[in-house]
Amino acid sequence: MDFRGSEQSAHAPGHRAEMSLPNSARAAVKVIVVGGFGVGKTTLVGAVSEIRPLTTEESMTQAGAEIDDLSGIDSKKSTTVAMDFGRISINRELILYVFGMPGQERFWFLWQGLFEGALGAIVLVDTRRLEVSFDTIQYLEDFGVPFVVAVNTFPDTPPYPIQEIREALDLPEAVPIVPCKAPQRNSSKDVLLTLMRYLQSLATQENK
Ligand SMILES: Nc1nc2c(ncn2[C@@H]2O[C@H](COP(=O)(O)OP(=O)(O)OP(=O)(O)O)[C@@H](O)[C@H]2O)c(=O)[nH]1
Ligand SMILES: [Mg+2]
Repeated sequence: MDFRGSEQSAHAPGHRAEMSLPNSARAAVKVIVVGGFGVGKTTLVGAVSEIRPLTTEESMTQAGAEIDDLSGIDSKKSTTVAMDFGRISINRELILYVFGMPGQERFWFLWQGLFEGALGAIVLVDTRRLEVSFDTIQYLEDFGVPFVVAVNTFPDTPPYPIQEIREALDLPEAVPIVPCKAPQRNSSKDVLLTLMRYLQSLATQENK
């Protein structure tokens, strides 16, 4: 998938220089960031993006109080209603377009379109509320989108051995599970690199 065409309009007067792709760019790939409500998807996309991320955050209102489970994330004031979008250059040639999905089930009707053309996914999980990401993993498996799991570490997250998380999520050994601090650029970038390496290993296996 190549988005460069869609960015040519960025050369119109007034566009921000940061939106332009470097001339050295050879491949652009779409990846998605999924996971349950409030696990840190918007935070991760914002941390890695080298352009100002597009977000579709709406304030959480009293109307959602009965539906949105804020336990563990009670400082959360807004939620993604459509998607997050960011861009990161992995190297001079490879550009990733990163789409964060809404975590709340009532917006999942948008997912199918956002899955289109995605090469792979990051499933972000919060070990205090692992169950909120179960359905997203099922969704990816049903769609056949390869994924890695990133365990977002909040300040009060108790440490769990990776093997325990793997068993709780019922994931095969081959699926990488890595710890992550979503607000930290390097940590979130490492997760993307893990995904890229995993996709490469799957492609190599297929070509054997
Ligand atoms: N301390 C800390 N706070 C975090 C971390 N990741 C996310 N947060 C906070 O947790 C809350 C939820 O993060 P979001 O990035 O909005 O989560 P989300 O998955 O995009 O949420 P939805 O789009 O509503 O599903 C926000 O208040 C973030 O600032 C983290 O690693 N450490
Ligand atoms: Mg969000």
